[in-house]
Amino acid sequence: MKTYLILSVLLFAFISCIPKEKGNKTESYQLPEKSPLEMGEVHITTQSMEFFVADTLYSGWNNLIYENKSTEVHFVLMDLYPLGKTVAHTKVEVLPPFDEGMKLIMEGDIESAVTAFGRLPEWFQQIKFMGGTGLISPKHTAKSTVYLDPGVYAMECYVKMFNGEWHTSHGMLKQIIVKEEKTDLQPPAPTVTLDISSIDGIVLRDSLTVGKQIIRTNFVNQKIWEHFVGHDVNLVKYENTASLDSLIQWMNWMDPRGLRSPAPDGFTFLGGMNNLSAGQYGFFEADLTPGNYVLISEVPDANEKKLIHTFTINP
Ligand SMILES: [Cu+2]
Repeated sequence: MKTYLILSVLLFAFISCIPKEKGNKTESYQLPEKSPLEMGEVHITTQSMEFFVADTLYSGWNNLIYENKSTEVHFVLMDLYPLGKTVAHTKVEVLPPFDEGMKLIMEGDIESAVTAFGRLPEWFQQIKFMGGTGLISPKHTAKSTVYLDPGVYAMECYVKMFNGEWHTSHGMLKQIIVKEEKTDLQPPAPTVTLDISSIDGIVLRDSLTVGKQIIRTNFVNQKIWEHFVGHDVNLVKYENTASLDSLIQWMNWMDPRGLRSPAPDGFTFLGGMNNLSAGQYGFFEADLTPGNYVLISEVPDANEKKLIHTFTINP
C-alpha cells in the first residue's frame, strides 16, 4: 500500500510536469520579443549634419530620443506630406526658393527675398507638422513623445550653418515612412502641463521644480507666422551673464544671423516640442537643475507674441 502511494505521488508529479513544460514552450512561440521600434522607441543621432535613424517607423505614440553628438545646435521636426508628395519633390520645389530667399536676406535684399519665397509650391502649406524635439545643444540628448499618423514624412532640421546655409540643404532632410501598424507605447503621465497659443502665448499651468519633469504641451491653436511656419516650444537654460535679447533675436530665422551657428553665448538648449497642429498635444522630458530657464518659441519677436516664459529653479 505504501509503495502504491509513493508510486501514485511520483506519477502525479510526472504527469503534472508535462503540460507545464509544454505550456512554457507554447508561450515562447506566442510572444516573440518586440523590437524597440514596435515599443515606440526611436533613437536618432547626429554626428555632423545628418539623421541616423530607422527609415520606417510605426504609427501611434513614439518616443523620439535625439542624441546630438555634433558641434552645432539642431532639432527634429516631423513633416507629414500631402498625398503624392515626397522628399524628392521638396528638393526640387521647396529647397531652391528657401536657399535663394535666405541668400538674398543675407545680402540685405528683402524685397527680392519675398519674391523668392513666393515661389514656394502651393502644397507646401498643406504639410502637417507632427511635432518633434525642440532645439538641442551639442553633446545633449532631447526626448519628446509625439503621436504619428501613417504616411510619408520628412524629418528635418532647418538651423543654419556658420555660412548661413540651411542644415536641410546639407543632409538634415530625411524621408521616413510611418506605417499603419501602431506601437505599443502609451502616452506618459505628465508632471507639468503647459498651454501654447497665438493669443495667450506660453502658459505654464503648474510650477516646475528640480529633478526629472515630463511636460505635456497642449497646442491650443496654431498659426502660420511671418516666417512661414507655426509656433513651437523650446526649453533653454541660461547663465546670469546671458542676454535674453540676443536669444529672442536668434530665434528668428528671417534675421541674417538668426538660427545660425554659433548660437548666442550663455544658453544651453534642452529640447522641447516642435510644431504641432491646433488641438494636438505631445510631451517632452527635462532634468532640471537649479538655475535660470526660458521657454521660448522659434518665431520672429517671440516677446511681442507672449511666446516666451522665464522661470527659476531653486536648489
Ligand atoms: Cu541641424
